[in-house]
Order: sequence, then C-alpha cells, then structure tokens
Amino acid sequence: MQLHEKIPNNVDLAGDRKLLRALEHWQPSFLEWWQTMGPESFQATDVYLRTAISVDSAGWAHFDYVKMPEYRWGIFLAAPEPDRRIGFGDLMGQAVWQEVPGEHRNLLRRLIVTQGDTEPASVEQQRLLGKTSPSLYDLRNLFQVNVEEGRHLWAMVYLLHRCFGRDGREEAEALLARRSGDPDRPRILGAFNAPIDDWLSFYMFTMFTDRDGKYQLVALAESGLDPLARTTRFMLTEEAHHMFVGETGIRRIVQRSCELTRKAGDRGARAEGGIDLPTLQKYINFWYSVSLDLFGGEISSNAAEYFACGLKGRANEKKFEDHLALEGVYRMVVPEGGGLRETDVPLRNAMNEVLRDAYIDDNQRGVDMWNKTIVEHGIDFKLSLPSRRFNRRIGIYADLSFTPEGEPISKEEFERRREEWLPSESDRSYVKSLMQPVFEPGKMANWIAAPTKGIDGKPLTFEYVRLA
Ligand code: BYC
Ligand code: FE
Ligand code: FE
Repeated sequence: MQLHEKIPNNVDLAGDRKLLRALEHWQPSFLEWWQTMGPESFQATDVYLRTAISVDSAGWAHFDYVKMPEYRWGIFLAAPEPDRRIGFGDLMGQAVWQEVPGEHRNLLRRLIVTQGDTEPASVEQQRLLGKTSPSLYDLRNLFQVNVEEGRHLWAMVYLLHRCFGRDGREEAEALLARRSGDPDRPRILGAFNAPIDDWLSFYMFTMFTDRDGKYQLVALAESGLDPLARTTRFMLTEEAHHMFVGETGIRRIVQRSCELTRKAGDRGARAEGGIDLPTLQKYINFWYSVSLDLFGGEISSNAAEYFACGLKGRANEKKFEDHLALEGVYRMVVPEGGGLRETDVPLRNAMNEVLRDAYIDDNQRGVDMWNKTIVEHGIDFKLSLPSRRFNRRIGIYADLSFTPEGEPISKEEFERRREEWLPSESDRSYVKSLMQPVFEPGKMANWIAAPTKGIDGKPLTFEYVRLA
C-alpha cells in the first residue's frame, strides 16, 4: 500500500511528494515509539475503535475492531473558510497565511511544538493503565483516547513538516525522543511528566487536563496561520470525547460513592470498597490546580505577543466586541506583601488569564453535574473547585501558599494542612489498592457505577475489547 493510502488525509498527500517523503521517513519512528511507549500488553488486541477517515459527518466516526498499531492515523483539516481573515490583534483584517511568515516563524514553531509535545506525553503517562481497567467499556475508551492523542501528534507533525522545512523535521524527531518523566529529556509542560497509574487520576486528567487541551486548541483555532486553525478545529471534535470520558467517569465514581456511603452508614464509603467523596475532593484539588498551571503566567508578555501577531486568539474570538485589546484592562488579584491587592493589567498581557476564565467556567458546569448526583442520593456533601490561587507552580501565585478558598497562609501552615487538601500517600495507596482489572463484558469494578449507555449504540455487555 502507498503511504498516502495508509494515512487517510484531506491534504492531498499523494500530490505533495516532498511532504510525503518527509512523512514516510517519520512514520517508522512513530510506529516504533508507539510499540515501545504506547499501551503496554495490548498491542495485539482487537479494540472497537473509532477512526476518522474523512471530515464529513459520515466519515469522521467510523467504528470497527482494530489492533492499535494498525490504527490509521490520518491528517485532517476542517473545511476552509472562504476569504478567511485574521480576526484579532495588530494584523486584524489581513488575509490569513497559508505559509508561515518569516517574522513569526520562531513563535509559531514554539506553539506547535508545545502543543505537539503534550500528545505523545499523555500516551506515555497512561501506558500501564490498561492492566487495571474497571471494565471493557473503560478499557476501550482509554485506548480510543490514546490513539487519538497519537493522531493529534500527527496533526502537529504534519504542520512541522509542511511549514518549517529542516528545523521542522528536527522538531518532529524530537517529539518522539522526549519522554514523560525522564530527568534528562522530559516533556515540556509540567503536568505531563508524572505517570497516571490509577483510574481516578485518569478520569481527573481527561476532565481537567484534556480540557486545557480544548481551550488551547480553541485559542489556536483562531490563528492567522490557516492550516493550524483548520487542524485544531478538527482535533476539537475528538477532544470532546476525551472530556466526556473524564466528566462521566467521575460522575460514575460519585454515584457509586453515594450508593456505598448510604450502604455503609457511619463506616463511610471506604468500608464498602468505594472512593469516598472527601478523597475525590482532594484529587480534584490536585488535578485542577496542576491543569490551571498549563495556561501559563497570569501576566504574560508571550501571550501579548501571540495575540498582537495574530498567532493565538481568545476562545471564540468572534464573541468579543473589541478584537484589538489595546485599550482594555483586566482586573486581577495579585499577591503583595503577604496579602492580596487588586490591580489593572493591560488586556493583552492578561490573555492567559482570559482563557483560564473560560476554562474555569466550563469546569464549574461539570462539578455542578456531579453535585446534582450527590443531591439525588440525599447526601450532604458538595464538591467544589478550589481557588485559582491554590497549589500553583506557574505564574504570580507560584511559590506562595493559599487555602483552597484562596486565603494567603504561611508555607508552614500549608505544609501542616497539606493532607487535608491534597491526596496523601495513604489516600493514593488506598485508591491504588482498588485498581483490580474487571475484564468480563458488561461487568464493572465495585468502586464505579455503570455508564448510562454503551458506545456506538452497542449494549454495555458488548465486547469492546477482545482479550481472548
Ligand atoms: N510548565 O508567559 P508564560 C493538550 C513557561 S494540553 C512548564 O507564563 P506562555 C493535551 C513558558 O514556556 C494543551 N513551563 O507562558 C491535554 C515560559 O518559558 P520561557 C497544550 C511553563 O508562553 C491532555 C515561561 O514559563 N497546548 O493538548 O504565555 C492530553 C513563562 O511563560 C508552563 C498548549 O500549551 C508549564 N505549565 O504560556 C493530551 C498550546 N507554563 O519562555 C494533550 C501552546 C509556562 O521563560 N502553548 N511555562 O522559557 C502555549 O500557548 C503556551 O506555551 C502556554 C504557556 C500557554 C503553555
Ligand atoms: Fe490531544
Ligand atoms: Fe485529548
């Protein structure tokens, strides 16, 4: 089979010999990376997966059994918008670029590499999870997420090869050479260097960290570099499923936790082998704060430059009235002398914070859904998102200590109360102790409720993964 047939695409790979050769060269390295760093123990297994074979509604969700190394990782751009123009910043109204303008080359390459790096990183982080899956349904969803993150890597590598020549090729190789958690050549961003080896963390990651992915992609979908905008638009259709896995996964744990809490009475959900709500709250505190860091600093000259140059916009830029953002300010709470003070930040420098705001609202909607489940079970407990200042490593709140309510406290007090707020060693080992595989079709581990429906109209008892 010709390579352009192996790689489903709508970018006329067959007609671009130079690009085809570059990808032909990269593909074996990708497959080797997938074999060594992709899901361990399941490479020869048949999985009921969705493959995108075109961008129209009939083609982007094609379901069948596939062995993961044979997944057809394709390259798809969303349909072009006729006469598209840059929608924000200093170049507002100019025609979008089909090629990278020389003066923005370094910044664009850096954005694309940072985005690309997270995709294989997440596959590496999750590579051992399959062995302890709570059901075949969840196992299949994990692998679906993993192959699609692999495709997102292809999407960025396509841009590197297509738009950046030699240094693009080098960056594409480097994306396969860095390793999550490796001290010498780690992945670029903070949250992508710790293993995700229990399923509670996996659902938290797909809820909170994949949602950072969504918002970064939504911002890049506004980019003046048209192929970048179009590829991220298509990635977002897949991203929705990743967040579905996270949000419903946690909802199912909350539901089961409530059922077991009622059964256990004073003894608490753990006595019945469930994950208690206070432990869930600590995992939320951890994964939410780690994911907030991925938006970068609150006050950022990088972000101002990305915006000014038309490289990265706000979420749904069209919703805003003023696309120049030269005059507005963003009212921000900044730390000062052990306390907090409000100050005005020039709007362009606050673009990371503007995007973070949209992200926070979206998360709150999810938490409200979980709380509805708790109320339905008549249990008096409310899950919440901690303050954006809590437990941060990046930006103006980094290296300072705050309660989950956002009150400044001393480092000593934070350390003293750390285990009230963040998962302790014993919480983690309790959660890990629950991670026993359940591989019988239709059955669920005791700590998680069944989903409300199956995949692609199939029943819950369907054999989503053939383990034979
Ligand atoms: N960790 O002005 P600042 C996804 C660095 S997730 C480590 O605050 P900027 C996915 C920064 O590089 C979405 N370093 O930051 C999810 C800078 O370094 P230099 C991924 C960090 O540039 C799940 C310095 O701190 N996509 O797709 O405005 C599964 C100060 O920079 C971090 C993108 O990120 C951090 N968390 O914003 C699979 C989109 N944050 O210059 C996939 C592309 C900042 O001092 N990236 N730094 O050496 C960007 O738009 C920007 O790079 C960021 C950072 C928003 C990440
Ligand atoms: Fe992704
Ligand atoms: Fe994702």
